[in-house]
Amino acid sequence: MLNYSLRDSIKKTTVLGDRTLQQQDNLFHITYGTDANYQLGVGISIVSVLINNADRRFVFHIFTEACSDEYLSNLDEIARKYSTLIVIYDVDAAFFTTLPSTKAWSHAMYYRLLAYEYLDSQTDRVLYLDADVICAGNLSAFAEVDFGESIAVVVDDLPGTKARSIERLGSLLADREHYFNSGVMCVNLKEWHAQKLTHSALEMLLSSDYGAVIKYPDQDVLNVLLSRKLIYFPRRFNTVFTLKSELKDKTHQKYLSVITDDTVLVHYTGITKPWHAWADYRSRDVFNNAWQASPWRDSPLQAAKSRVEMQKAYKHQFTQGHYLSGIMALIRYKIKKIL
Ligand SMILES: [Mn+2]
Repeated sequence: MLNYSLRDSIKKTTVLGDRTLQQQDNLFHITYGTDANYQLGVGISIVSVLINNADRRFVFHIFTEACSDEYLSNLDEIARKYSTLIVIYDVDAAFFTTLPSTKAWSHAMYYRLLAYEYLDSQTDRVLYLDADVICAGNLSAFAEVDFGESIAVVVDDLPGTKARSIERLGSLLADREHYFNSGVMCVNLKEWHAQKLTHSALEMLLSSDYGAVIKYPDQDVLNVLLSRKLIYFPRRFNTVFTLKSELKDKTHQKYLSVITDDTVLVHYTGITKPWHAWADYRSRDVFNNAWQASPWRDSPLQAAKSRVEMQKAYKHQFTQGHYLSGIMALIRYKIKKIL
C-alpha cells in the first residue's frame, strides 16, 4: 500500500508577479514539471504561450528542483513584463526517484501527477505542458472545452508509437483505438480528485505486475487509467516534431509539412531540444520567436553536457556544414566516451 502524501514533497513555494492577479476571474492555469535540465525550456515555453495569447490571463505553476537565482530573476522579469503570475514549487525528489525511470526520462516526468494532486484547490482545470512544448497559436479550445464526464483532453501519439503501444499494452487498454501522448494534457481536476487518480497511478507504478509491458512509464500508466475517459483533440494541439529528422532532410524544408499555420502546440521530442545550441534550423522558428521575446534573448543556448548530447551535437553540426565546431564536438564526445 502506498503510504505517502505527495503534498509533503513540496519544500517551498515562490510566487512571482502581481499576487492580486490571483483574485481575478477567468484565469487559465498552466503547469510544468521538470528537473534542472529542462528549466530553460519551461521559461521559453511560458513566453511562447504569452506572446500568442495576449487576450487571456494566465497563472503558470512550475514543479521543479533547485532554481538558480538567475533563473528566478528571469522568470520574475517575464511575470512583470507580461502581467502574469508564475508560481514555483521546490520539490524534494526523494520519493520520485523510487519510481521507475529511464535514461531518456528522469523521475521529473512524475511531477505532473504531483501537479494534478496539488492544484485542485486552486482551479478546476489545468493544462499540463512538457518543457519541450512550444506554443504557436491560440489556447482557447483548452480553456473553453466542456469536459462532461471526461477526465482530460489529449492528443493521440504518432501513428507508429500509437500502434506499437496499443499492441504492447494489450487488454490493459479499455479503448484499443487510442493511445495519447502525455506531453500535453488538459485535466479536469475535479474528476481527477474524485477518482483519486494520482494515487492509482502511483500504485500502478510501484506494483511489480506491469514491469514487463511498461515502456514509457508515466504515459503508459496514464493511458491505462484514463482509457475511455478522454476527449481527443486533433494533431495541431500536440504536433510532435523530432529535430533528429533534420539529419536526413538536406533541404531542411520538410518540417513545413508537419508544423503549419494551423499548429497550436509544437512538441519537440527526442534528445535534441530547440534550446540546444546545435539545433539551428528553421524548424525551431516558433521557439526562436519566444526566445527573442524572453529575458534569455542575449544569452547563448545550451551546449552539450552529457555524452549522448555531444554525439547529437557533432552529427547536427556536420549536417549544417559547421565542420570545425563539428570536429570539436566529436573530439569532446570521444574524450567523454573514453572517460
Ligand atoms: Mn516531451
